[in-house]
Parts: sequence; structure tokens; C-alpha cells
Amino acid sequence: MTRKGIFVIVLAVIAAQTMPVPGEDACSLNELPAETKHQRDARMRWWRDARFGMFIHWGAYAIPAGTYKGKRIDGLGEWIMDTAKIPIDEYETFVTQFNPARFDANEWVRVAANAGIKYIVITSKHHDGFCLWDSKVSDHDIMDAAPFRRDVLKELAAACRKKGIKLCFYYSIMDWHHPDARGENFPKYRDYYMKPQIKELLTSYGDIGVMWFDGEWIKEWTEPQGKELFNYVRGLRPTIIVNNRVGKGRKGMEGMNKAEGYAGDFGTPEQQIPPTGFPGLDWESCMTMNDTWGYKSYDNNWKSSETLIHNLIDIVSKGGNFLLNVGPTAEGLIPGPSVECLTAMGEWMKVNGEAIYATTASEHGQGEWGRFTEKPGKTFAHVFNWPKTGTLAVPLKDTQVSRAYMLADKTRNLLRVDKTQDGVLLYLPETAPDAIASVVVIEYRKQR
Ligand code: H79
Repeated sequence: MTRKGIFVIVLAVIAAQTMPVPGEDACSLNELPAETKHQRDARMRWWRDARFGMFIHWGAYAIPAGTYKGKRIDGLGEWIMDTAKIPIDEYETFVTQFNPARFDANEWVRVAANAGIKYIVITSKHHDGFCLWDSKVSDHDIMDAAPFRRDVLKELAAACRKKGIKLCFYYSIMDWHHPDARGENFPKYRDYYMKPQIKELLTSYGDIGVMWFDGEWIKEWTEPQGKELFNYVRGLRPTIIVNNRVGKGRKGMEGMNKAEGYAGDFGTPEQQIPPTGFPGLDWESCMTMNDTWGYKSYDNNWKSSETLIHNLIDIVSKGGNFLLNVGPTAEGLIPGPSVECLTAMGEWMKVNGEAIYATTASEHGQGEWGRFTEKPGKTFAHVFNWPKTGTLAVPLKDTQVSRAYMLADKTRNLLRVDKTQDGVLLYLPETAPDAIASVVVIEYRKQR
């Protein structure tokens, strides 16, 4: 092929990429809203300070709870419709049984707040299409199709407001129930169902912290549509935060954008913690407590509270947020083992929250004994493995340490600190104040 030929093809490819997708709004702005760094920092502030959120996966899949026609179905509880190939009309019979008599929004929020959680992300609609609120454009919702007839999102919004917890909505772009949600009719689903639903979610329940999209990997969904949706959401709620699954930038389960220029405010690693974080970027690891998001009656593979506290510290030490999932039962209860774990996390957070909230990633890397988090003038050493030597070497260079103490020590007994070539050597108490993680606070001034 001639060079001119290649040139023409390249031009054609570029033109095709910038051309609007058929069926897309004529006025669709594929430009992200102009925002200064200062404005963006202000918008992200509460989320960056919060560090710890609760994911709630709740829907009609809690009725089968992992079992279909007497068989235990492998995989994720909320995927049972797909995994067990349950026809739409048969799946609807779960919805007609959905009557969670013991649902109490205040109790859910109490459990979250008591764990030290600052925001809740709930599945307003998962892949099965079932809506937990009274959607005007749908009959496949908790008011029209289920006997429960209570707007779960409304009750949760009121409970969250009382406790100062930010309410956030998960919304699946993929929809296994809506007849137009796949194939050439997709723009109809998008414009007359999905977008009106998102508008309902963002205008009926007060302030919403995050729109958390998912199910964006379907072939019908494209990056220009993602940018348009991002702008639509920001247009309805200018200060809202949107995850990167609004568009196509997410790189598989690693969850981080392939490159710059993709829509969304933060990356979404799923069921994993990035080994070294993503310096300068916002991200949130979402994770289950057992092996499913939606409730499965027989999944007892619970992570220990030790693992989950270590995960929280590990994530925060790398600059991320931790979005930890609960999958309430069809009765409306958060499973007992989840509540127990969250209670233990809350006990730890009540003592050590200062070393988590509003902290940033540490430049000191990772110790074999644990992790660091940072605030201006303060380094927090989270010690998982209490050193047998009684000392801890911390690579704080070019600093003047003014004092060091255990965060759990209310009397602020000062620890002996020796300056060394590589930083400082801290002399620790004989026994660890906390068997899971004990925090040493090191206060310092920078030397010029
Ligand atoms: O809501 C929970 C799960 O139901 C949902 N996301 C969490 C938050 C989830 N959906 N799918 N999965 C989890 C696993 C599916 C992954 C795949 Fe893919 C989708 C494999 C191929 C398409 C993600 C996107 C990994 C590669 C592309």
C-alpha cells in the first residue's frame, strides 16, 4: 500500500472515532466538564477523607440465595439468573416473593456507622434489572412487582441523613430484564429507561455522594456514551462523584483506566488490592466478606476481622478507599458474621480512626511489620507484627521528630526515639496494644 493510502486509512479511522454513534443525542457533549484542579479537589474532598465505605448488594437474588431447583449454583449469588439460565418470567417469581419483613434502614445504617463507615453504596438496580425504589418508568420494581411496597432507597436516604452517612447509588448499565437493553434497540433502553431512572435516583433522594456504575462491558456501551452519561449525571448533580465504570476505561478487574481521557473520577479494583496503589489517582477497592456479593445461604467462607482490618490499612496506605460489601438476606438482615466483623472493625476504628480518615498514601513504602499512613506533620506506623526486638526502624529522613506515642495510649506516654543514619529508631512498649494492628504516631517537622 502507498503512503498516501495509509494516510487516508488513518484519517478515516480518526474520523470514525470522533463521529457520533448513531442514535446518540445530537447535542451530546463528549467533552468532560471543564474543572480546575482546585475545583476537582473540593469535589473529591469528602470521599478522599472518608476512606471506608459499605457496599450493599440486595435484590430478588436474595430469595434463591444461591440455590435453584434444589441445586446449589456456583458463582456469585447476584448472578444466579445468568449462571443458572433462569428465564425472565421465572425470575419474576422471586420478585413477587420479595417481602423483607425485617428490613430496618436505621439498623443497617447503625451497623455501618458503628463500623466507622462514612458512605453507603447500594444496588439501586443490579444486572437482573430489579429496582429497589419506586421507579416511574418501570414495573420491575419494589413497589409495583413485589409485595413489600416500601421504597427502600427512600428509607435508607432518611436513615443516612440522620447519621451523617453519605448515600450513594450503584446502577447496572447491563440489564437482563429490559427487552431493549441488548442489541439494536439499546438506544431506546438508554434514552427512555436508563437515563430517566438515573434522573429519578439523582433528584428524589436528596444529596447523593457517588453514582457507581457497573455492567459497562457490554458491547452496546461505548466510551462516547460513557462521557455523555458522565456529563448527564454531573449536569443533574454538579458535585457528585462518578466511578470509572461509567465509560470503557476500566482495565478488567484491576479496575484502573487504560490511559488518560476516559470518563469517571476514580478507579475500581474489584476483589483485589493493587500492589503499590496508583500514585496521584483516586481509586477504591471493592471487596466481599465471603465469596459472593448477593446473599448465598451456604457461603460461610468469611474473611476474618483481622484480614479485613489489614486490608483497610493496606488500601489506605496506598492512597485508596475500601468499599466493603454486605449481602443482606431476603428477610432484610445483614448476615450475623458480617455484623460481627463490622463490629470488630468499628472497635479498632474507634481507637485508631485518626490514622485512617483523611490520611494519604505513604512514601515510606511497606514495612514487613505493617504499613504507614500520613497526615501533614504526622506519620502513622500501623504495626501488624509486633517486633521481637522491641524497636521499629522508620525511614523518616530530613525530619526533626518532636514526639512519638501509641495512638491507643490515652496518657500519651512518649516513646524513646533515636536518630539513625536512615531515619529514626522507635522503642516500643513490650506488648502490642492491639493484636491486629497497633498504631504508632510519629510527629515531626521537615528540615530544610
Ligand atoms: O456487583 C458485583 C458483581 O456482581 C459485579 N461487580 C461487582 C461489584 C460483577 N460483575 N461481573 N463480575 C463481577 C465478574 C465478571 C467479570 C467480567 Fe469482565 C465481565 C469478565 C468479562 C466481562 C470485567 C470486565 C472483567 C473483564 C471485563
